[in-house]
Amino acid sequence: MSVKMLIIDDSDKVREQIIQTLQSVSFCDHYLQARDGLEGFKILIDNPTIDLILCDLEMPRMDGFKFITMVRSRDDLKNIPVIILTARETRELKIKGLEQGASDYVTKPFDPGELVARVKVQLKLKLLQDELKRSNEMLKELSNTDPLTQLFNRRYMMEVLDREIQRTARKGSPISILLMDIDHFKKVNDTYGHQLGDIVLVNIANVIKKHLRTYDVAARYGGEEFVAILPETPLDEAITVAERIRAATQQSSFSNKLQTLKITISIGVATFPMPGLDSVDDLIRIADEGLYRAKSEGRNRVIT
Ligand code: GH3
Ligand code: MG
Ligand code: MG
Ligand code: MG
Ligand code: MG
Repeated sequence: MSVKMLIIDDSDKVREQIIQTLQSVSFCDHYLQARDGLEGFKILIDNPTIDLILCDLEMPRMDGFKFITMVRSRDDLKNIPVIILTARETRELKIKGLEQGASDYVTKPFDPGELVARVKVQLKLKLLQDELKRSNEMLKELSNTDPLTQLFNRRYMMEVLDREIQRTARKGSPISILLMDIDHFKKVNDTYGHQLGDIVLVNIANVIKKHLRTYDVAARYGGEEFVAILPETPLDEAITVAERIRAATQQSSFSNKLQTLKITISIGVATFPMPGLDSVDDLIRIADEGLYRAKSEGRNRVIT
């Protein structure tokens, strides 16, 4: 993994000494340099993946205090450690720097061993923090995903639907959902076994995904029930998508090494806004009513 550092000081000599010292222990691959806070901040905006900043306090145009305040005020930058370089042993300046959000300080002229040690500690913390952030993102993705089909799960789908309905209410553009249920799926399990049943679920999930646009959301709603959220989509377009999914399911065959079987799917469609419909629950209820009628009228069909 490559480590990137930004060194901000108005003295060319100080920057050079710092880089020379750090290069001698070589735990950084990439040094960026700036002569004042403003230049440093511009470099930082262009390189938000910088791992550590060493920053002088007294500089022309923008001093170290102002620089730190600006870094800490931005969500994308505020976790980057900043070590301040103070020219004098002034207690007040160190305290002020730390209060503004500095992670540590080094006094100039610096002791090379101390500089290396302090940089090492801050880098270690930053790398740990990055790792934690990655783990959190992975965990979040896992908690939104259905493990069998890799579609989103019901919980996340409801979250998205809530958000999308609010957006739709604001913008006035329509949103549609498809509620899909595999026909006679119990029979598939009973006849061919649960394992082939699972394969069918994965295949149907892929059929659904294939027929959606990138900003549509497909989720496994329950055992053999799926939901597709289609933002910015009026009823007639939603019916077209549903019909394509229905036809593609009917046309595909599912097989393991021994058997091949035909599967069909029933789909209920609902659109928001619609008179008498003002919540996520209403929208799902309307789609569910469509699905119920699709089943009772013979399955393998789309009903709104
Ligand atoms: P209908 O056409 O009315 O929908 O009939 P159906 O048999 O599909 O409906 P029902 O709701 O009675 O049965 C759903 C079945 O789905 C029952 C359950 O065993 C099966 N099922 C639910 N989750 C899973 C799963 O994760 N894997 C497998 N293989 N089967 C599942
Ligand atoms: Mg200076
Ligand atoms: Mg069902
Ligand atoms: Mg079913
Ligand atoms: Mg049923």
